[in-house]
Amino acid sequence: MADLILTTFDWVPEMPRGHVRDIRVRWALEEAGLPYRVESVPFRGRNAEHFSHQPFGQVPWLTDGDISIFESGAILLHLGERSDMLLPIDPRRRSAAKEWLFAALNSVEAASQPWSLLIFSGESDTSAARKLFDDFLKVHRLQHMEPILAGREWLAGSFSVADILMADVLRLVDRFDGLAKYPACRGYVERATARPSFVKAHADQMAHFAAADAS
Ligand SMILES: N[C@@H](CCC(=O)N[C@@H](CS)C(=O)NCC(=O)O)C(=O)O
Repeated sequence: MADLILTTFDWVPEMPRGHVRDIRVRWALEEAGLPYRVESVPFRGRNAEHFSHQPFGQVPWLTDGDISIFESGAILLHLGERSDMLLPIDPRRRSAAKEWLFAALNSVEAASQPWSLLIFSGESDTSAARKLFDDFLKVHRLQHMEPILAGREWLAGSFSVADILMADVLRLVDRFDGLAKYPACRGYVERATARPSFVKAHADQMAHFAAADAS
């Protein structure tokens, strides 16, 4: 079996540490027990080789033999083909895992990302933009996730790539206290991030960037 190589930045500022999206891939690889190694590209000074793997100059990407794949969702689906710990074999559950994976990215993160960028940029919480994105995230997304997550442990019956993405998306919302009124969403993030695979992935990411500070 080909070596799996996860590429991330060599360094990032303090703020995003613990949330750089390579954590999604680390988490999946740890969950599945697949051997891998991590390589780095410069955060400052992204070159043509970097853009040939990730057309927006971002991270992460994964190489699996002669396949190079970017987008955290696509990477997790790729890894799901290798392990039923990540994508269930049962057709209904597999289909549920895929739909929830896209829901995490395309419905929930589509709302949480502009919301968190506004908060991060210091936008006043009474501005029209804040109101718009608060409603988009909370009224149109979290309010609907809340009864779903109150009624089930994991999105597709058993833990899957869908939970890695949904929990990671909601984890960032929680960092800015956006889950205060959504206890089931918060409980879901807590149970997902209590998994040893997440704990290791998080510690490894923090250590990776701390090592860059030291060098
Ligand atoms: N949709 C992409 C987003 C990747 C992304 O936003 N990566 C961030 C790190 S978490 C990045 O590379 N940021 C630097 C930049 O955008 O210049 C994915 O899920 O893989």
